[in-house]
Amino acid sequence: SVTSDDQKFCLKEVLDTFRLCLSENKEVYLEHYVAGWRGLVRFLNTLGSVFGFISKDAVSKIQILVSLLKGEDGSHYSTIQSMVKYELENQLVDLTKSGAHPTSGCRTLLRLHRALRWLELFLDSLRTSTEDSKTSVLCSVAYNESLAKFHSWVVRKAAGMAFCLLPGRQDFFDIMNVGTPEQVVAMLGEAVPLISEVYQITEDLYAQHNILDLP
Ligand code: 1Q0
Repeated sequence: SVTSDDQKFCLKEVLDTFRLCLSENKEVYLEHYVAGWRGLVRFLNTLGSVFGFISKDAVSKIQILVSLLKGEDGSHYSTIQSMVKYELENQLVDLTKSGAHPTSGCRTLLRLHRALRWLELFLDSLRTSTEDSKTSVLCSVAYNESLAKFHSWVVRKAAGMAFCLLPGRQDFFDIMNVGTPEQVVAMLGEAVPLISEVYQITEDLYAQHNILDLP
C-alpha cells in the first residue's frame, strides 16, 4: 500500500523511478511520478514524527492520484499530459475557485509539482554543500525560494520549525544509503538534472494550459 514502508530507503531507487517517468516523446508517466514521491515519503518517514504533517499531506495527494489511476477512467491518467487533456476537456477541474472538483488530478498534482521544485533546489544545494553546511539552512533557503509562497503563515512556521530538526549533513547522507560522500554527490549530480527535466516539462504543460494557479 501507499503507506507501508518496511523497505529501506535508497536514493538510487528514487532516482531510477524518476528516470522511468519520462517517455520517449517526453511525456511524464503518472505511475512512476507517484512512485517517485512514494520513495521520497519513505525517506521523510525515517526522519521522525515531526515531519508527520508533511508526510501525511504528501500521502493523501499520492492516494488521490493512485485512485484516479486505478479508477474507471484510469486509462486517461497514464501520463500527466493525458490527465490534463482529459480533465480539462471534461470540465473535471475547478479553475478559479474550489467547487465541484476539489480533488482533481490537475490540482492535486500541481501541489506535488511545486514541491518538486523545492526538492530540485534542495538537492542541488546539498550537492554543492561542504562538510560544515547545515541541512536546515539549505532546506529553508530552498523552501523560501519555492514552496513558501504557496503556503499560509502557519504552514511556513511549522515547516521552519521542522527544518530545524533535520539531521546534519553526514547523517543525511547516511540515510540516503548511497555510499561515501563523493558517491552521494555524484548521485545527486545525476538526480538533479533528471528532477529538473520532469519539473520543467510539467511546468511548461501547466503554463500552456494556464493552470498554474489552480485553487
Ligand atoms: C527533508 C525535509 C522535508 C521538507 C519538505 C518541504 C516541504 C514542506 C511543506 C510543508 C507543508 C505540508 C503541510 C501541508 C500543506 C498543504 O497545505 C499544501 C497545499 O495543499 P492544499 O491541498 O492545502 O492546497 N501541500 C503541499 O504544498 C504539498 C507538500 C508536499 C511535500 C512533500 C514532501 C515530501 C518529502 C520529501 C522528502 C525529501 C527528502 C529529500 C532528500 C532525499 C534525497 C532523495
